[in-house]
Amino acid sequence: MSDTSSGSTVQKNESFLAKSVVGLMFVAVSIAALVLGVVAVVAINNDNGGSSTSSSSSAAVATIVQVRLTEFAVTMTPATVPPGEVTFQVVNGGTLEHNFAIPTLNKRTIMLKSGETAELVVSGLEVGEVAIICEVAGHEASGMKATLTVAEGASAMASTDTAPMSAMTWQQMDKAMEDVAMTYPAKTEGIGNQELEYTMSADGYKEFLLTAKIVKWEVEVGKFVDGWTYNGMIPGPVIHVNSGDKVRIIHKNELPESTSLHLHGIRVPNAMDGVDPYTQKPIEPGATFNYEFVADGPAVGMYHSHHNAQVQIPNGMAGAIIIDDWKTLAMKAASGRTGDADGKAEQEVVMVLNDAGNIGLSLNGKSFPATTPYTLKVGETLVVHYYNEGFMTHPMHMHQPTGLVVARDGVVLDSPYFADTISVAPGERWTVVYTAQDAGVWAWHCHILTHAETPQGMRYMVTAVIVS
Ligand SMILES: [Cu+2]
Repeated sequence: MSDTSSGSTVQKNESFLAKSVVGLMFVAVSIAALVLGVVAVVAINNDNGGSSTSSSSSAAVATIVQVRLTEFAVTMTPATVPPGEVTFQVVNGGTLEHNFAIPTLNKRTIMLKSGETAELVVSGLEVGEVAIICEVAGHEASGMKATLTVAEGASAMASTDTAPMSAMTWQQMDKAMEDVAMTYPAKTEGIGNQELEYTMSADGYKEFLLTAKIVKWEVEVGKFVDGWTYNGMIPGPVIHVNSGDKVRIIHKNELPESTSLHLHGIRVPNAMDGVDPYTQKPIEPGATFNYEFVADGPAVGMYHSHHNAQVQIPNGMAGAIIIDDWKTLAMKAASGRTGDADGKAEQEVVMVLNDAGNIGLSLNGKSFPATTPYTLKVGETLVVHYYNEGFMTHPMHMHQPTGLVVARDGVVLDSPYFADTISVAPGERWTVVYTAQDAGVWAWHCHILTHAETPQGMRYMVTAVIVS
């Protein structure tokens, strides 16, 4: 049901995509340049060490180390320097606040917000190894640590073409952005939202097998994390049923800890609500629990963990359960207002938003440029169900056409309305009808800019609709 564009479709659009992406990049460059322009560059010397002068010969050559902070890593270029004075040019390329600290020397930058930069000058570095960390609680343990090696004879690999107060020149920025954009859609292992098949039981239930387990999940090219999944995919498989169906979800727990399954936005008997320890005992590792109910739609429901959920859900344990035919329901609610050519929706898309845990900022478990593009012809319609399984509200914006909001949380609105940016709060589902009006590659992204852009190019909650 989610669009899994065939390789040939994507191939056909590549040159077109390339041109359009270049256009998008002008916007990206402008925004990023603006950010860099207004962010104060801060140099901190928080003890006397920073102001001491050195007469050693190595001090005559400025050693510059470019530092990039992300969730959760500290990368330094170069990571080996000669003794003496070093200038660290630090950029926070992540989404959370971070700093750059050398605890043994009592040296640190201030806390940097996403996209902010700072310089830290450290003099008198001696041969040996220097431990670098981010001092935000928990970030070092999550991987934000690095080692700077100070060695005689190491070259002071200062980038001579780098402006002293910026971590990147504008040319480097343009190049980085283009390099990223041109790989879209980048191929990664694993795809979520696959339709879950059922088997009919002897007692007349549609039986769905849902197994919780941890797999290596590729969020972006080469970045594998521990994905806490249903059936090995993020988001979990889509369950489609009709009103009146007797439904049995056989939930097996192969996690190293207990879990339970809550059917959010779906009418079920209290004992099937998945809220342990009230409505059931936790499903312990190795155990299975059957969730049974009669489907009472229409509904746009989410299923997710309700046990240690602040960890299990953002790590991947969430999926869609949809009751009845929402292509038809949505088009009926739209009643021709979007200009669809034939009154029928061509695609129904589940788009799960996430911003936390092992998966982080993502659309359907993937970060741009590994997100899935969607293809439409002019006059064709895509019905999307936005699901927010994260911790923050995400204003989702498609660059044309304007969406017609037809349902909230699976309830069709009395008065559907147009909106080009739809704020989706945690737990909410919004159903929106988009009919393609003009050919082109139209970006589709969260409009919190740090959820979509970095100085190195577009990232995280970005994808595109390719209209021909
Ligand atoms: Cu966002």
